[in-house]
Amino acid sequence: MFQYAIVRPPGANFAEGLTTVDLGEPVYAKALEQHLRYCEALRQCGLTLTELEPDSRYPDSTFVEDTAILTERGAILTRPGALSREGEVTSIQATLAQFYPALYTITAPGTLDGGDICEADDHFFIGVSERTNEAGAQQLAGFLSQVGYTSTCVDIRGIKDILHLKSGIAYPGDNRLILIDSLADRPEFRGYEIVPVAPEENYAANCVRVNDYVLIAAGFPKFKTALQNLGYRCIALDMSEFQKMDGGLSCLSLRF
Ligand code: CIR
Repeated sequence: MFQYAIVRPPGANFAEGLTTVDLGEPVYAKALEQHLRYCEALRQCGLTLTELEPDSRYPDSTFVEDTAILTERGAILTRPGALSREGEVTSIQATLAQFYPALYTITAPGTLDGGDICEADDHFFIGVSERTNEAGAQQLAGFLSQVGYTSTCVDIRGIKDILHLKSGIAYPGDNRLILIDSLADRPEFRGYEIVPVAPEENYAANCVRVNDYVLIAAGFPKFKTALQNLGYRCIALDMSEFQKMDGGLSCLSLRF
């Protein structure tokens, strides 16, 4: 069960952030509205929110998930793989310290983005990507094992259309993994019941189980039906403006 979430609304220069997709420029007013709905949904799931001020020094700083890995047994600050995002960690550190008195950190030459980390109960999948390097993945694996978790590295550098591991995978609980086709056959995921995502709905794979609900991106009917048929209660959220900046639904919050 999660109790808290940390979020940061996008700043006015949100459109100046990094993106690899060609979906047009995000409309700021719309992004704010979508963020508001996202926060409402987290509250509906029973979470108490800490809402940080927008930080225009870092246009991507609304994607707070990338700055830390929060677990029941401790927290670790990341070292984002994109240089323009490095300062986001310092910007959120004091807030995290209120909840986690001992904060570990990924150090150079390691880099790691929270979007590459998928927690599945007591096991963690660590994506090695354009953002998370092997040194960063090893540091996190070491930290996790010290606190009694297991982990597996998943190299996604050969997979073209996903920025982070969690762009293509989610753990909704119940020993199930939601996976896009290009990850579905990977040996790392054997032993889980796979919930496939239709290729034209790949963006929906980045969803998040929060207590009694699964938050999903709106506009992906096959995926929504599949989850509902498995008995999940879904809240669909319009994510269009964040998708334009390569952002998934999970990356807008840190949940713990
Ligand atoms: C970036 O490229 O870093 C941001 N524009 C998007 C980050 C999305 N984060 C995530 O999916 N965890």
